[in-house]
Amino acid sequence: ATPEIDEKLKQRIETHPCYSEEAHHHYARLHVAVAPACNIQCNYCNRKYDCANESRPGVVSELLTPEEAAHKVLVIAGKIPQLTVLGIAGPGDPLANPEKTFRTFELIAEKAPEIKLCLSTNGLMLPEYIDRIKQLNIDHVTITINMVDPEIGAKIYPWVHYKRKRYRGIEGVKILHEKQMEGLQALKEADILCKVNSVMIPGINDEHLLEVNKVIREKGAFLHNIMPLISAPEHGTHFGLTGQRGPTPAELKAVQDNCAGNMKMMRHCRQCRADAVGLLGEDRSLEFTKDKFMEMTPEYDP
Ligand code: CLF
Ligand code: SF4
Repeated sequence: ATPEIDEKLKQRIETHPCYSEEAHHHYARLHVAVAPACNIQCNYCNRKYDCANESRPGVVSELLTPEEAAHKVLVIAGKIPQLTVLGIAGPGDPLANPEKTFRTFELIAEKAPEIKLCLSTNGLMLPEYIDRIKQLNIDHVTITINMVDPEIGAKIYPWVHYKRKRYRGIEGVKILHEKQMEGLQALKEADILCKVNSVMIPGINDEHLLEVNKVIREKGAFLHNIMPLISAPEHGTHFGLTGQRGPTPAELKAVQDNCAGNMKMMRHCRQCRADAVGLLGEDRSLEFTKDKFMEMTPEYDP
């Protein structure tokens, strides 16, 4: 790579609070919860709450229309000058709600073009929408990849809904796996910085995550974020009800360390709400609930 390319890449990373450990002390992100539907079922999810691919289970975010979301972004951009990134990460899967998700991105690209756009998805519809993602200049995409072996995936995903049809068991998992791999490839070709999130589920994919790490690295992912399963019976998830436990901090660290020789690992993830606001460590979402921010006038003036 030429020094000029390195410099550009550095800039793209250094202002994103999730992609750079250093950046998360100085730069803020904002999530808008515009995407309620989901197209797969994860055994660690309860749809009453935010998408557990990114967030802590048990959190309920306030759903917004794209217009309300754009208003919120402009209000907050005026109040939090460190805001560099706008992410859509739920409460369902953003690409299972393409109209709402892309309309929101469009409005923000138009009104606040210097804010970077970020998208988090389970990957099922990623190949389908890669052109829209490129057109909108979305610079950062996260795919949640918990397995590269459908036999293991069958213990995590009971069904997948793809193009108006529901596929149960391994048949559905194979589609999900194929689309995730195609999605990774497409992001690489489009030079979009791809982070992979993996939920570590002891006894199910813990030993397998090294293999996941190897595959995603080969396919050009930039950063790997292994997150602990958070499973409590009161969340009413399948795993919560069967008593599946999450990893201990030591178990999580051991797997992260094992992968760290191979690629950059993210270790400062806060498992954010779908409507998170502010620096990663100081979520200010409750200052900007819908009835509050709709009363505020955007002070933002590009
Ligand atoms: Fe949001 Fe995710 Fe973009 Fe970050 S969060 S859509 S990549 S701007 Fe970050 Fe939050 Fe962890 Fe996600 S700390 S849950 S990794
Ligand atoms: Fe739940 Fe997210 Fe999985 Fe969909 S992708 S089932 S919202 S955890």
